[in-house]
Amino acid sequence: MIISEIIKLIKESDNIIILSHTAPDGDSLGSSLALYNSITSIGKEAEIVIDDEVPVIYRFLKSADKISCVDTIDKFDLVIVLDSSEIARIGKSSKYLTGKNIINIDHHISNTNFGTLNMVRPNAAATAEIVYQIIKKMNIKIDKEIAQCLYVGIVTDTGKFQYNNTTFETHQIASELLKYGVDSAEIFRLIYQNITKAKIKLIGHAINYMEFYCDEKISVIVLTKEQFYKSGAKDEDTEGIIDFARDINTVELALLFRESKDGNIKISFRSKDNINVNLFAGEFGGGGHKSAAGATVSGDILTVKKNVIDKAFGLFR
Ligand SMILES: [Mn+2]
Repeated sequence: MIISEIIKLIKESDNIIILSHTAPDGDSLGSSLALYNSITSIGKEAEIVIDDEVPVIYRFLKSADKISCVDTIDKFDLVIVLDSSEIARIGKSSKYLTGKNIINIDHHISNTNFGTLNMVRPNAAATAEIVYQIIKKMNIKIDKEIAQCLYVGIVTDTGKFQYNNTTFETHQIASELLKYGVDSAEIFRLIYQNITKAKIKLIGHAINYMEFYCDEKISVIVLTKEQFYKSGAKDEDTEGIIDFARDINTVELALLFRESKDGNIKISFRSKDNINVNLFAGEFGGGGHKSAAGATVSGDILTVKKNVIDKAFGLFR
């Protein structure tokens, strides 16, 4: 079984580097930190490297302050990549992948199985669910801090247990995490009632200027560099904004286009039940899940937007 092979490899390794995707979110951080806190508790040397800033709302998680940027760390014998569908998703951290064993743990249906060992479970609501199974099988003592990391991964990737990736098992794991001492109300307050004024201003702009196409079945938000500058918002503040566009009663496909710091255009795709945005994002070199996906493309934001919307019309024919 792949899980036994993964555990064997972790046990045989002494210096482990944990990597996950840029634009870190609750699941990439929660699963990375849960794994880090677990393996260091049994005496392993480990590092977490992320090629991006950790959003402020997740900095309460244990060991979040130990996450390092990409630099010259080279003393490691095993690489574990979490919550990342392909190597390009981890940005500059990809330089750590050469010549070492790679464990790839993920739940994106678009995962390219780039690891030496691949545990890819598209039915898992979050990578944190898979990490939970691994550390449980390793008989590692799950304390409140580790449980909090896993709970955050599950809560954020299920949209507070509302999306159809939420299963019997999701609730079962969540309930076990509460037994380990997680205070769910506290977690919800720290993540969802902790928004900056700058983010609210960015949301205001996004809602005011939202566009609609195809009998209001398609909703579109565009966020330019100028709007980030005007509102004082950061890249991480775009998290969740597309939900407002998706949640409109007529909408079946929501699109968000934003200019990122590196000059590329990031596209987010969200759908309800009928449209498979993993496939649609694939047309632009991206992917993800059936009802939530992303892609990064180069070009002028308005040209990119027009091209994607033109193709999106085809989904409704
Ligand atoms: Mn995830």
